[in-house]
Amino acid sequence: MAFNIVRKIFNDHLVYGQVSKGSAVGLRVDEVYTQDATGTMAWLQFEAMGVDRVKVPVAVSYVDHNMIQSNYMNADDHVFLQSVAARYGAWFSRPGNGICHQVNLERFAAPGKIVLGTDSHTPTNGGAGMIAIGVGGLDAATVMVGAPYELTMPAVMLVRLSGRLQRPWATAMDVILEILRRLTVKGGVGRILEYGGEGVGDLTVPERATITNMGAELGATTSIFPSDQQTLRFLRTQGRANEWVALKADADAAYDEVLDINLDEIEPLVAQPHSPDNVVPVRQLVGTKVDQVCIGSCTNSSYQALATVAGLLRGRVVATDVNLLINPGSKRVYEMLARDGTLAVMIGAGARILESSCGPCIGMGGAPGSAHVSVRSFNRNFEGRSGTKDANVYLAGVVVCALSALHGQFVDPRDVGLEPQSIVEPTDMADGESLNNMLIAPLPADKLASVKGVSHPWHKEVKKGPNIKEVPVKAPIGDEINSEVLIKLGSNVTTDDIMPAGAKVLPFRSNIPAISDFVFTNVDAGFAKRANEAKVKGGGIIVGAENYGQGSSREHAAIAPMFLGIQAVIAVSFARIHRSNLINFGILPLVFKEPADIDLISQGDRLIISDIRSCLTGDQLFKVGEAASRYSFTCVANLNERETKVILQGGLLPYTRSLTE
Ligand code: MIC
Ligand code: SF4
Repeated sequence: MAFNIVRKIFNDHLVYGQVSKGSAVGLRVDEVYTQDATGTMAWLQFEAMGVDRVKVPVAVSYVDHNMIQSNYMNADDHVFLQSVAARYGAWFSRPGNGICHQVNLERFAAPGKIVLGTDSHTPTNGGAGMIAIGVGGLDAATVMVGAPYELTMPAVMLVRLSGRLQRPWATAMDVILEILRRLTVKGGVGRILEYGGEGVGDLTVPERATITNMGAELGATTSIFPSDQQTLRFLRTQGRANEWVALKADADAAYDEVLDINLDEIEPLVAQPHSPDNVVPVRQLVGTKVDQVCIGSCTNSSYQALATVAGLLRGRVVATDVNLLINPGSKRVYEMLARDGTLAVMIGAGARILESSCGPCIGMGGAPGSAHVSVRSFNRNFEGRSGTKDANVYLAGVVVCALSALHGQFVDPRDVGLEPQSIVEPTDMADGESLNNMLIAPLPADKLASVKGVSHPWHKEVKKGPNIKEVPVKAPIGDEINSEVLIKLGSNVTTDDIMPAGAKVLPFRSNIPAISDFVFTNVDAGFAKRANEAKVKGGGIIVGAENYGQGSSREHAAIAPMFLGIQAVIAVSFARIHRSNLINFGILPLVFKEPADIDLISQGDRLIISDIRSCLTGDQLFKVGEAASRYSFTCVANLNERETKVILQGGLLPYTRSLTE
């Protein structure tokens, strides 16, 4: 039989189920990684499961998000993560080593393998031929204690590339922006995008990783490229040529859908505020004043991307009324830029060089001024995410970003007579790595036991600062929900809307009672207060339209509402990771049988959902009635067997514990 790449990797890792669209499949996982903002919860949950050591071949704990240390909280979390990694056998990537996805691509990504990460942009690793899926912390924790990873087999879409990118002005970012323009932020839901066609060979691994990174913005489960000579070249520069295997689809492999993209026709594009799919050609924006430019993030911070930027900045200076901020993606990239003088070019041009971390992308510093226009080589421009509510954030490739910084306004790269650049990437990016300890390997289990008294105390004792609180657990679901609709929302509500990030809120990621005060704070400042009042009167219900919970993997967007007494979310449709997170924390995700029924509901209505337990184990159709019988409608849960059990038990933590008792 002829197989596509996705099918090949799934077959190789199958523990149970059928690799056919819509079926539940259990997969063996080769690697799990966490980042600090989601990782503290994931590791607390791992600890609560009572296992002595991680049970996946590779686990890595990164620190890259919560880097501003304006008080003890973030620093304490970093120590907790380092100690928990040492204690349970995970690698630890120290603060300063870089953004998890960029570092993972350099250090661990390997074609044909499966990695889970507690961050929605984990698919960045798909650029190196890996199945890389973003998950909530609790899903990651259950896999680290030895469970297979279960998901509903998505449809596989072939994205058939032809032609060649018109460099220097067209970039990989423009390819994914074009796909976002065509498919929108919900176009990838329930799908894996497998790239193929003769255009693939034109793209380097860092370019491919830009494309797979932003597959997350389509809502796709993941995106993957074949493994070929480009992959080998990349792995060789990272000192890991031995991990290369060739990987391509069989000649007659079948796909559920096909999307054709001609690289010859890709022009420079920009996503306008406030959604990554609000895409227009840069030509339409030429002349619009720009106040800030940010280059970096897990989308565009490879050596290749930043050397391209430096090539454009060389011998020029940033416009006097523009701030240019640059975050190299990893310590390795940073060091190479410094060694070959590229960094000096950027500094000389007037760029503000930040540390290797997420930085402005998640509002950890670098917030724009009031009503400022910020152009970013990042992946998300949701309203308020930058830290400035009225900022206008645009997303663009590094070429448009660098030129905008120089000219103080949007520029079409085709208008400024760009010369083709030849980027000479260092052939050995791993050079010098032995001289540093930014990525700490776990001690083998037998050594851990034998070094008592010699090893660092972190190998025996996990360190928890005062801001690290226990993970709350919900009681098993009852037979009736009789709760108030606390908020009614439109389509494409993001997890940034539900649970904002930014320098002020992120330090509370390890403290659910404290962070729950911020739920929906940017959308409706009175929400947490109303929810707390409703908590003693049967709790609350959230109503959303299409693609509810798009964006990040942060399970705080489920745990904090759960802590505030939310019993159910009723929506027209859900984003994948958020739906799983709701289930993992015992919140019932219901879908309207008739989408138009959403119009019946108003905020403040009281809804009654009865016979919950029997409906869950039966046909999963729920009759929802307004308390004064003014209207009723039908919802469906669409939970598979395992998800049903999880909801019945009050969440994945009690469910997993029940399996080991
Ligand atoms: C994001 O880009 O929104 C984040 C911050 O990386 C999140 C994870 C988080 O909220 O900690 C993500 O993409 O999953
Ligand atoms: Fe970090 Fe931004 Fe990437 Fe999220 S999208 S991992 S915040 S760089």
